[in-house]
Amino acid sequence: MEALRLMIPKKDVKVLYDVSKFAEGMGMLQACGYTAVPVISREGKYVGVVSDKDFLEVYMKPNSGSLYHKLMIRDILKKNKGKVINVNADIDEVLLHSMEQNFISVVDDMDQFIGIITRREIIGFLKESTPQKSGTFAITPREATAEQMALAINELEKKSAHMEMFFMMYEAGMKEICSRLEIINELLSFRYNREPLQQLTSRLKDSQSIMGKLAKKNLPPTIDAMRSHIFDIAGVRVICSYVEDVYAFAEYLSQQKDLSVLVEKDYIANPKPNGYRSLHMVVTVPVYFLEAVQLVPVEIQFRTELMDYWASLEHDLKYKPVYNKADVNITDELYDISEELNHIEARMQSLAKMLSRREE
Ligand code: 0O2
Repeated sequence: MEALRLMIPKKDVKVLYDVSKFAEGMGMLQACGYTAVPVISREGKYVGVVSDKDFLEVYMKPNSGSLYHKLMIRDILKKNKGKVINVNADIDEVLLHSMEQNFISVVDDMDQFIGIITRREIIGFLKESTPQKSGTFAITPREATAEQMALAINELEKKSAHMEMFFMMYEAGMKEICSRLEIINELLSFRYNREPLQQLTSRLKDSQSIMGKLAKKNLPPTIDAMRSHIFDIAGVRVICSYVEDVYAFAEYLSQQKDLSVLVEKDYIANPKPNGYRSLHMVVTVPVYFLEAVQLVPVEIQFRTELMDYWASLEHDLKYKPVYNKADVNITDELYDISEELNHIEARMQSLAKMLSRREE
């Protein structure tokens, strides 16, 4: 029940309803001076968080003038619902979630929104608490000594340094894989006399999505759970000209002796039912730190430009609030489009082969 002790109750919190009008929401944010507020349904269920950035994004879209009058708050909510915890969460969970967002929404067992915890309450709490041996916190009387306060703050700093090191490890793994792929590209470019790599991008998964994934898998929000169950914290995307190049990159990379392929999913040979095609691999790569070597998992998505074109538009159709998703099953249509793109790719590839044979 730690969360309850730190919580500002619903009656004292500014909230928006999912069915409130866009303009009404923006006016409310302006008037209260907050950069984000929780959104709830008419039935009082927690729905998500809306921030000034969400409003800005709508404004920045071309022709938004005719659009935003029609929008409701639910249309601009992100898929990622923002941090939310159960009222029975323990203080470690509250601390972990508080690293990324100014406030955390609190719900009861029926998902009813009952309040928020802000960083201000957490800091106040830390000042009044002392860490126990296990690293968890216990509330002590207000007259905590300066030494106890220093210990509590030190404990929090240690936790955040630990977290920083954790992400640094994945960042280093990601850089290592990118550099290996760039070298493969240089060698293949030399061999083929053309550039097979069109784009190489990488990203670290943000802690909010990691938490979401852990929650979906019914796992606790701890570093250990992240390390052992989430393999796409470091992600690299390799976009190639032809399908043949995709397999060449994957093959040359996985042949490297110090890499291990943990997972391979070939959605090119076996597309998903919606037509999604890409080759996915999770590899572990050794990363040398000052005194130790660590095997870091990195997820790599290999695909062609047309596969990427399809995947990014499909992602938009799925998640962008401007599209009306009501009662339309687009899976078959998406699959057909993917097939057509596949066909076009095959024709381009055989044309390229024919020409390169002539040149030989
Ligand atoms: P993000 O933000 O892109 O990283 P797992 O990751 O193993 O727990 P899953 O779904 O079995 O979950 O893994 P899979 O099938 O290898 O897919 C992982 C990633 O592939 C997704 O990451 C997407 O990036 C991409 N992907 C998979 N299916 C589709 C699809 O149908 N459409 C599009 N556009 N992308 C897809 P995340 O975790 O969803 O998020």
